[in-house]
Amino acid sequence: MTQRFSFSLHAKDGAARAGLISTPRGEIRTPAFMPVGTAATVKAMMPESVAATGADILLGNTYHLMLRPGAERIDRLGGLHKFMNWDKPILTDSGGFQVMSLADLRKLTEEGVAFRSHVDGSKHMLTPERSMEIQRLLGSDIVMAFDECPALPAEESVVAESMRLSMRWAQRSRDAFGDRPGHALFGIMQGGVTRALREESAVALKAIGFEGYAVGGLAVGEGQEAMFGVLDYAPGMLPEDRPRYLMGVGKPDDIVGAVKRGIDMMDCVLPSRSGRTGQAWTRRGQVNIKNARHADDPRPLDEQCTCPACRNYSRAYLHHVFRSGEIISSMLLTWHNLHYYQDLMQGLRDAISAGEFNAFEADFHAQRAAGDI
Ligand code: PRF
Ligand code: ZN
Repeated sequence: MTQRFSFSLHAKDGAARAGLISTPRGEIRTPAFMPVGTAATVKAMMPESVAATGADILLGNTYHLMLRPGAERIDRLGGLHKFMNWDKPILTDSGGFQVMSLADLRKLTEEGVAFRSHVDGSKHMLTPERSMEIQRLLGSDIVMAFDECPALPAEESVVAESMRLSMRWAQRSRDAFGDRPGHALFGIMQGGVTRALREESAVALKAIGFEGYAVGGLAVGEGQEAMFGVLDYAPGMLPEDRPRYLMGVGKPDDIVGAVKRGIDMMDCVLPSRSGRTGQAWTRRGQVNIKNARHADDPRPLDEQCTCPACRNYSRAYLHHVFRSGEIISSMLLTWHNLHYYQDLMQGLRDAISAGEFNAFEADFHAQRAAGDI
């Protein structure tokens, strides 16, 4: 492995940043949006199509892959990149967050979390050490530290104890990760919506030292205003020269607001999941393709979009295939949504590089305010 993991900042506009992450598997232009490929697939998309939307990196999940098909099996088959036919970078989440939201009969201790699989009821244990091992077996390029994320609202004392446990797990993650040139380990800040806890978490993570830093524990029920309240100060508590990743966010306006506040990377199931339920995200806002008003509409979903769904199909067709339960409906709407998200990221990167973030943001909101046509 000749090339190491690195991050360079190219432009700043207010708190917003544009930069480049370099890895042996390729470069990631930031601000970056990572499509979610939970079960070794971005649902309804071929990997080459995901790349065609402009994605530089995918997110995979420790929790799902350890249960099915198993990390050791993926390792024997040559790693996750080969297994799923995606040769660009992959970031994997560490599993704790998914255990808490998906698994049965969870038991949290200092050691880690014991749980039963939501797939077949089998018993498992995840610890910082096992999470690092699984993410190594998968061949993940960006490994996330093992953490715990309480749902909000929660008692401040509960959030504080949980954050301190996550910081002890962050140290154990760092120790277990070892020396792996070309691969990065990101720490995860917790602390809910309490500034002093966020500061304590940032200080702890910086003392350990990571290749990148995530802001965890947001978009878990606190609402956009409270999330932006935390993002007004949290990114500034993290090292300027390392990528900052906001986990599990979000809607297009969440993304614009997060980038404005200094976030470099994001992931969310929203564009892919809503593509399968007939929801399209466009410059003019959300379009529900099931709506009867589209049945005779010969226009594309989004006149300005260059994706295959918008270049080659009418709203009437997309409405028809959705109503008929045809598989192509999920394929086309997911493609469009991911393409729209990547267009948004390119627009943000260009605006930051040109020093025109504020004008871009104003135009983004004005187009949405004009509404669907
Ligand atoms: N921690 C981890 N994964 C996450 C989160 C977190 O706090 C969130 C919170 N939005 C989403 N995914 N490890
Ligand atoms: Zn489109």
